[in-house]
Amino acid sequence: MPLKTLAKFEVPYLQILNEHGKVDGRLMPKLSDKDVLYLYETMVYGRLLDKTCLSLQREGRMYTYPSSEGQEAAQAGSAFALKPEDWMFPYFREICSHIVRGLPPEKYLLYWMGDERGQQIPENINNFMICVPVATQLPHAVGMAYALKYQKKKSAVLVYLGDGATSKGDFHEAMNLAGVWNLPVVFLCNNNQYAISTTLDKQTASKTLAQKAIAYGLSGIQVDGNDAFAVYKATLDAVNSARSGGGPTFIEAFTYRLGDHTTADDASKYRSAKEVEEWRKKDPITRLQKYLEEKKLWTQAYQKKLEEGIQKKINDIVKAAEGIEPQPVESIFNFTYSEMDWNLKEQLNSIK
Ligand SMILES: Cc1ncc(C[n+]2csc(CCOP(=O)(O)OP(=O)(O)O)c2C)c(N)n1
Repeated sequence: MPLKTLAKFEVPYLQILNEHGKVDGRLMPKLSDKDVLYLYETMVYGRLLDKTCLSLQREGRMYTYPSSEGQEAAQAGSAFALKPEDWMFPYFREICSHIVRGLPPEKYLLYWMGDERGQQIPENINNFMICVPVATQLPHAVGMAYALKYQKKKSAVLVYLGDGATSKGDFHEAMNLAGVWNLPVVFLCNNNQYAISTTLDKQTASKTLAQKAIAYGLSGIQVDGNDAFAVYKATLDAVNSARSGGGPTFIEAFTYRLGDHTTADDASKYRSAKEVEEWRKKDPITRLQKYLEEKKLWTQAYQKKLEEGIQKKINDIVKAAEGIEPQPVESIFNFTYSEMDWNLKEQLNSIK
C-alpha cells in the first residue's frame, strides 16, 4: 500500500502597509483619500476615547475596562468593510469597530460604567452587544448567519474574537457548523498574543491560528493586524465571498495589545518593557500617519486640529453618559423576558 499525500495546504499572509508607512501598490485595495482619512481619524478617535476610559476608571467613574491600544487597525479596517445591512458581533476589545458601525459613543461608555442601557443597540444598527464571556458570541454569530442564509438575505456576519477564544469549545463548534453549512460568516481573530498572562504558545501548538480554518473547511488567512489596509482587504474579500455564497472565512489579525489586559491587570508582571517597546515601533496609527504624510495628507497642524475636535467631542460624550437619568430599580426586571414569570412579578411588586 503506497504512502501518498492526500492533500496539501497553505496559509497565506497579507501585509500591504509596512511599519515604515510604505504600501505595496499591487495589493492596495480601492480606497479614496477620504476613506483613508476616515480610517485614520477613526483610529485616533478610538485611541483618545480609550485613554479617556482609562482615566475615568482610575477616577472611580467607570468599572474594569479593557484597553484597545495597539489594535485599532484590526478593528477599524475590518468594520469598515461591512455594509450597514451586515451584522457585527463584537467581543470586549473593539472600540473602533463600534465607532465605525455608528454606535452612539455614550452607549459604549455607559456599558463600561455598568449601565445596561449601553447594551441597548438602536434598531437601525446591526450590532450585537459587547460579549465579555470568552467565545460565547461565536455560536450566536453562526446562528445569525444561518438565519440570514435561511431567509435568503444577501448579508454577512462579522464576528470578533481574541486568540484565547480559540481554545474554547464554542470556537470549534462555531467553526465546524459554519463550514458544514457554508454560512456567510467571517471570524476576525485579534491575535494579540496574550490571553491575560497566557502566551500564545501555551494556548496552542499550531504555528498560526489561521491554519485552524483548514481543518473545518474554511478559507483562512493571516494578516498584519497593525496594517489597516491589509485587514480591510482581507475582510472585504471575505464578506464579499460570504454574501455571494462563497462560505465562511477565518482571518487572523496578528497584532499586539500595548496596554494591560484590563485595568485590573499589570502586564509588566508577565512581559518585558523591551517587548512592548518593539511593538510600539509597529504602532498601527503611526504607520498610517507616515503614509498620509508622504501623500501630503498629514501635517502637524492637521493633527492638532483633529485631536482638539475629538477631545471636545469626547468631553460631550462623557457628559452625556454621566448626565443620564439613573434607572429606576424596576428596570432590572425589564429586559430579560418578553413575559415575566409569576415569581418575578411578585418580586417586582414587592419593591414598588
Ligand atoms: C468564559 C470565560 N472564561 C474566562 C473569562 C475571563 N477572561 C476574560 S478575558 C480573558 C482572556 C481573553 O483572551 P483573548 O481571547 O486572547 O482576548 P484578549 O483579551 O487578549 O483581547 C479571560 C480568560 C471570561 N471572560 N469568560
